[in-house]
Amino acid sequence: MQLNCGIVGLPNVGKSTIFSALTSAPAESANYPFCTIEPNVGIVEVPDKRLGMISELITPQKIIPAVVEFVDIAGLVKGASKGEGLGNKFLGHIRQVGAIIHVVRCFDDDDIVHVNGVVDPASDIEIIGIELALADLETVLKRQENLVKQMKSHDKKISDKAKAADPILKQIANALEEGRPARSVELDKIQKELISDLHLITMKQQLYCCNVNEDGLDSDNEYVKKVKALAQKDDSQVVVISGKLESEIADLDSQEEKNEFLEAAGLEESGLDQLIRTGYDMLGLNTYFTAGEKEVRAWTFPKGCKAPQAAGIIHTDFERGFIKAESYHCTDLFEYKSELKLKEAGKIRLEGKDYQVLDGDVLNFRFNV
Ligand SMILES: Nc1nc2c(ncn2[C@@H]2O[C@H](COP(=O)(O)OP(=O)(O)OP(=O)(O)O)[C@@H](O)[C@H]2O)c(=O)[nH]1
Ligand SMILES: [Mg+2]
Repeated sequence: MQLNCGIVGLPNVGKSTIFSALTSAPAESANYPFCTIEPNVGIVEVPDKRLGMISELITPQKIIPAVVEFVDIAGLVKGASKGEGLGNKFLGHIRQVGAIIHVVRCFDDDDIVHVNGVVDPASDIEIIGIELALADLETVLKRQENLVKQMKSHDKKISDKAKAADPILKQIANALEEGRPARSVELDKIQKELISDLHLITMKQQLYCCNVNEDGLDSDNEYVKKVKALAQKDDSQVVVISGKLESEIADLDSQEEKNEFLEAAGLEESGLDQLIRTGYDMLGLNTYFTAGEKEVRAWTFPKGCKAPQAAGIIHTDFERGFIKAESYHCTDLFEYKSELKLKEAGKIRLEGKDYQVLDGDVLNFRFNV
């Protein structure tokens, strides 16, 4: 299960500003391209109102949210695959992430250098798309070279696998050569599995994060409209945030102050929260809860997972010795107000090993090892 998102984009578009606000950890952000060289890695709590609502009813000693990791890397420029700018070697830092957040500059500010001299989201997106595709193409070509040897192997297992992978790689190489992402090639589950160890960046789901000025949040500006039109074509999601505003909010000490600030700005939730939740969803993740007097805790599981595997996320013993899961949905708790009342109403179920866990379930595992 991959719990992380990698942030990409041109230099100086606000990647580190957004990363710092996300993680409340200072990452160097400055008005010059290539400010970031070493990758920044940060763990971020996943905002979830249900966790607070459960805790109000159960009143635990500790509350532990789910987390997701973000990786901020150096900016890419046109020609990065040929060594322009800082080159593309640092993309290795995001090969293993589960999903990509592509930050696009959607603000005007003459003081902030744009590497191509003009703010143009469509061209910026195209440049990054091509550079990511070329980086993947390098990986695919290298693998194809190895496959030639493997196809001649006397070990039938190795040669069969290589023969099965070969046509898939050809299709992907064709797409990448045309600047299309690997995810545009239709593959079934088995085919995807055959090439999953390549960790192709353009195979991952991607969302566009439009970085706007603080006054651009109310309505979409022309840049944002362009990004949304492009996203619709390539089936990506879009989140609009103001890196500058978010870093001001992140600097506030208490949640109360943050809420007041948001209200004054006419916002329901911070753009960052939306970004985190969209990223979490894009990674194919859901949340279940464990709730007791000691702690109420959110646990992350892959969508569609069965009860024993969900139990194994807490501890492998829980999966190995899984017997049953006592289970109810958090919305039932919000309605009945206590576990006792849920029990009286017959709302607590005993689920077996085939139970598919739902987002928002509250689970108590019975196991025996
Ligand atoms: N006006 C305005 N400036 C911003 C905004 N977000 C970031 N900036 C400024 O843009 C400059 C670059 O921001 P960074 O976060 O360092 O950009 P980066 O994408 O990480 O850049 P590299 O690491 O060089 O690739 C900084 O001076 C920021 O203060 C914004 O929403 N509005
Ligand atoms: Mg940076």
